[in-house]
Amino acid sequence: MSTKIFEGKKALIFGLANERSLAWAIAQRLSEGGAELAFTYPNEAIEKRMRPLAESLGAPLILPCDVARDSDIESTFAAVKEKWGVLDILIHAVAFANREDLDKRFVETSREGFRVALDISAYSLLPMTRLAEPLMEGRGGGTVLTLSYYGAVKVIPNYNVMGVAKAALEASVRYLAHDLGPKKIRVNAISAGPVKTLAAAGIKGFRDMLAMAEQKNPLKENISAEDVGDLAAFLCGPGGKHITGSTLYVDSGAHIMGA
Ligand code: NAD
Ligand code: 0WE
Repeated sequence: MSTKIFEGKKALIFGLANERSLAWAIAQRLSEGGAELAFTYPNEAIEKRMRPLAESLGAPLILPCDVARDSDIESTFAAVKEKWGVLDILIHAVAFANREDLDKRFVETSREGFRVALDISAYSLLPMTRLAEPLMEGRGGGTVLTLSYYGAVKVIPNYNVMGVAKAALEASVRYLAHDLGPKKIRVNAISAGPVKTLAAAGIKGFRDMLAMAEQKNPLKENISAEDVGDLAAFLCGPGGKHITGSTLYVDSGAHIMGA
């Protein structure tokens, strides 16, 4: 008997940029469990970095997809339907805000900057989930997982419009879980503590933030991308069977702190 919990499972992963990506840690855990993985990339610069990683896990599909474009999302799912005809696991690990909106005061956010952040970081989960639904129905259910951050709930200086986007994302997880529950499709978010990825490296003072987080959280240590991969595997596997609409924290307990 095989002990591989994802044997025969098909997973589609958005948000692999490089070996530091949270999507990479998740992909490795799913792959170790025996899942077959498909990946997307938004542009050629990212493709160049992620393609060797995706290929190293034997990915049969590596597809271009800018999640700001409905047509890209549609062609991605059309390719998955053609290749697999079904889908078990959807990973949404994508976020973007204009750089300037993470530097200035939140009150200065432009209409366009607000639109872009919410479009890419929150709205994109809806068309993905909508297109995953018929593919997961063919399996009698499935699991959708996105990544959030505590800036959705409390003010984290400079997280700004991304905090508002993550609040919309976490609320979307609840409404999607309600919509898709009857089809046995579960929708959840992992709210991760800070990890030095590409998306975090651009943030000024991120190193100081990591050092501070380490002193302030109950466990007195920062998390790693692997911790996110482990929780993702739990949620996507049998342990997650009756968990939906939830935001689970992997943050060394940081979110319980008052002061
Ligand atoms: P990352 O830079 O490795 O991943 C972000 C991904 O978003 C990249 O692969 C990038 O290509 C993709 N992306 C951006 N715009 C896109 C678009 N228009 N179309 C398609 N893809 C697009 O960084 P990460 O930290 O692994 O981020 C993954 C997720 O984890 C994000 O949702 C982020 O908010 C979340 N998160 C990160 C941290 C952290 O501290 N690193 C903490 C909590 C949550
Ligand atoms: O979600 C994120 C980062 C998302 C992100 C990062 C960038 C940097 C480069 C979105 N858009 C951009 N746009 C760019 O041009 N995190 C959870 C990591 C993060 O970002 C912060 C954090 C943490 C943690 C920003 C300020 C304060 C804390």
